[in-house]
Amino acid sequence: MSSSDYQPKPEHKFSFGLWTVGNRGRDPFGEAVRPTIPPNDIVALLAEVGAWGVNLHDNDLVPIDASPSERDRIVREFKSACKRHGIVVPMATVNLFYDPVFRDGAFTANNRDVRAYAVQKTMRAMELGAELGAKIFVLWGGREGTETDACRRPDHAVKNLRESVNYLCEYNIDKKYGFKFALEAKPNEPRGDIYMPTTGAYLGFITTLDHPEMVGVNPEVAHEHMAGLNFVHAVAQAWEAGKLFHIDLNDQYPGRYDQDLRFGSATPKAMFWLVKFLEDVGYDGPRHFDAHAYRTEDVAGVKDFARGCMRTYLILKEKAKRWNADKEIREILAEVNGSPTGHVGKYSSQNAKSLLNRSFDRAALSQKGLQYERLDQLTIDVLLGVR
Ligand code: GLT
Ligand code: MN
Ligand code: MN
Repeated sequence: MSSSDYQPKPEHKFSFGLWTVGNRGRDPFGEAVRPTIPPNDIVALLAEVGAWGVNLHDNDLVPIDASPSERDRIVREFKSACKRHGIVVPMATVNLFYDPVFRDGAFTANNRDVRAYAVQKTMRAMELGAELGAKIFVLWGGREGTETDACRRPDHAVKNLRESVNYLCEYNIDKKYGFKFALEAKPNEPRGDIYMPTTGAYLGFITTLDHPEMVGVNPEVAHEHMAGLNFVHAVAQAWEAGKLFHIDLNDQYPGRYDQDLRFGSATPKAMFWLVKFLEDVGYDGPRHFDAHAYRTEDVAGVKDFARGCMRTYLILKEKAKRWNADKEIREILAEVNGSPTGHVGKYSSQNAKSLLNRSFDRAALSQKGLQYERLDQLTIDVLLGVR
């Protein structure tokens, strides 16, 4: 593959949210710097840069106070824009964080009417997503958290979250929408602390639901990196549990606010392991870029940003192929990781007895170096293009 081949194609399943390329560069310290791009024009922009899909919150497309007939007209026109530009809608979600009604959270707010309204709003967003053909429904509980834990018992928040997700699963069955729910964790921002701060926390929560098979996770690079965690490990755990229903790709320096940087722009080595993992295991879901252009950019810069996300993914994919095929890398791996899984098999009292009777030569087992320095340098050589 030569650099001219890093062209996005539909089979790569690259998607962007309306809120990502549509981000106007507003932050807590400054006004918007870019014009609003109407949703149908965002679809055109995405087609122009070579994306496959567009994702949306209900209110990215339909204003929260739209009348039913306005809603229907907007949806009709959006559908025809998608069709015209050959863009699909793989994922839909619901905005449970922007409106002041959610200042204390949505599914976990203290006011039970707010909690019920959040469920109702999500049901309507599911209807919208289904109409647009989405099969994945993301739930990101941005406001589900606290600044002070004086406000409620945190286990009650977990119970209310469970009641909501259980209800929505039943609605999904009732309406035959066929959605898979993907729960997205984040440690903080906009709340001081958000419940379910990591992908791992959600993986634990999912097993307590009435329909765990219908619910998985949507890990985001930035969110695990904010917590100083290894994103690939979180993704791998989700994958191994059969729960990687969606993924939010971007980048993030640890210990900062949620930066949502262009994919691979901050931690390219970590993102190399991520792309290698997704490609090695054959993840075939959308590669969704949940990021936005620097505030310095105009609309042309937004296109540079979007093209950059996809280009970097494809470069890293090509590097992963090269890494997997590298003779020296393969030799080292065969030596140090020749039997990657399995060691005691399934328990029986018989094999437990023989395991207990086995003698291990600890000295011999620990004598040899593992060549990980060499392995890592070979990785760096591959990544920096000298190998
Ligand atoms: C918001 C958030 C993202 C979530 C989106 C889905 S909205 O931009 O920062 O991480 O994925 O609700
Ligand atoms: Mn996200
Ligand atoms: Mn983010």
